[in-house]
Amino acid sequence: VSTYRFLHASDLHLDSPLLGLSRYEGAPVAEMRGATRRALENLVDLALTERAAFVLLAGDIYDGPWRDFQTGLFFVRQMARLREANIEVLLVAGNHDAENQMTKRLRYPDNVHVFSSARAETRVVERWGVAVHGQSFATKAVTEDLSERYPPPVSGLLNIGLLHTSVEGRPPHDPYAPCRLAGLMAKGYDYWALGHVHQQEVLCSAPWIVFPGNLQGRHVRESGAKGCMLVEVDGGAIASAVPRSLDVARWTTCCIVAPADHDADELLERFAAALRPALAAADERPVAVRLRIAAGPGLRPTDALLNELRARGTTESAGAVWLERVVVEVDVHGHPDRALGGGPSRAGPGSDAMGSQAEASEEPTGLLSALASTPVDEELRSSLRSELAGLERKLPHEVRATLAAMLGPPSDGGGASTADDAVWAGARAFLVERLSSR
Ligand SMILES: [Mn+2]
Repeated sequence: VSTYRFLHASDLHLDSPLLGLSRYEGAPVAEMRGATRRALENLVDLALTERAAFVLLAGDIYDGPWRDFQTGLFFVRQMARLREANIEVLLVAGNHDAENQMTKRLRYPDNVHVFSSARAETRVVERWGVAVHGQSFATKAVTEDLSERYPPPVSGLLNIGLLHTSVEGRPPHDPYAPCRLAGLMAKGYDYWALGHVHQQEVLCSAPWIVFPGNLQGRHVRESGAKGCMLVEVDGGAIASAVPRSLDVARWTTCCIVAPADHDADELLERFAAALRPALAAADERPVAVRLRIAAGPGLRPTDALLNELRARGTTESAGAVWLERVVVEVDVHGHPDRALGGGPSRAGPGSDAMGSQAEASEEPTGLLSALASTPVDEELRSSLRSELAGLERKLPHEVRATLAAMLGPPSDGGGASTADDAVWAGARAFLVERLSSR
C-alpha cells in the first residue's frame, strides 16, 4: 500500500484528575467528568473514520499506577475497538507509566505492541512497509539518551522512531531521556514520534520530529487545543503531518482591568467581553477559565464577587464556563496577589476525579495564610466529609469501624461536629508545620 494515514498521539494521562476546579451550581461538571477518557474515545473514532493504518502512542498513556482496574479496562476496551478494524497500536511507556511504576496491569489485545523497556527494538509492519523503533521507560527517571541505541533504519521501509523524551531540555518538563536534536536528525529515520512535552510542536519537518502534545488539557497551564497528529504517507515518504483536536474541554486565562471605581456592573461587562473570544475559540466545548483582574488596592475579593463572576460566566456561555479561579492582581506597591475560589484554600469535592488537588507549584505562602485564617466553613467541611467518605470505602471494615467511632455521625449540613473540627485542626497543624519547614 503506497498511500495511507497513521495517528501519532502521546501523553494521554488517562484518568488524571482535572486540577483546580471547585464544583459549584451551574458549572459544567458532567461535561468535564472523564475528559481524558472522552479524548481517547475521540482518538479511536478518528482512527476509525480516517481508516488509519496504525496508531502510535509515545508514552504517558497513564498518569501513574492505576487506582483500580477500571482505568486499564477502559484502555483495553478502546484498543479492542481498533482491533475490530484491524488497526495496530504501537506504544512505549513514559516516565508516568514506566515499567516499574505500574503496580497493576492487564494483558492487552493482540493488536497492541508494547516496546520493551530492556532495549530498543524494531517492529516491522509488513503490510504498510514500515519499521517502528522504540523503547519503553523502565523506571520513572531515565537519564540516559535512549535514542543513541535505537537501531539503524531498515532500508526500503518507512522508518519511525517512537520515543518519550525531553529532547534538549524543555522546561518545565522533567529532563528525562534527554537527547540531541542533531542526533535524532542524523539517525536516518523518516519520522520521530515523540512524547513527554504537553505542548504540540513540530521541531523539524525533514526528517519529521514531532511532539503532538497531550490529548486533553488537565489544568490551566495546559491551555488551548489538544489532540494528535494525523500523518499522511505517500509513496513510502511522509507527505504531511497536521494536528487534529481531540479534546473535550479547554482551559484558558482571561485578563481584565478593573474599572477605576471598581463598579461591579462594569467589571462584569469586562469579564463577559473577555469571555466571548475564549468561548469562540473553544468551539462549543466547556471552558475552564482563570480570570486575572488588574485592580487598584481597593478591590475586595469577596465571596459575593466570586459568585457574581460565576453567575455571569454561566449566563454568557449557557453553562459552558467553569470559573476555575479569580486572581486579583493589585497593580501598585507590590501587594501580593489575592486569589478567589479554586486552589488550595478551597479544595473541591474529593469524591470524584474532577480535581480537588492543589497544583503543586501554587504559592505556599498563600496556602499558609489561608490555613492560618480560614475558619472551617461549610463548603470546606462538606468537601472534607466527601473526601473522607471516598477513602473510607477503600478501607477494610475493621478499620472503617474505628474511623467511624473517631468521626462520629456526619453533620447534617448545618451543625458543626467537634470531630470535624478536630480533624481540621490536626490537618492544619500538620500542614503549617510541613510548609514552614521548607
Ligand atoms: Mn506526560
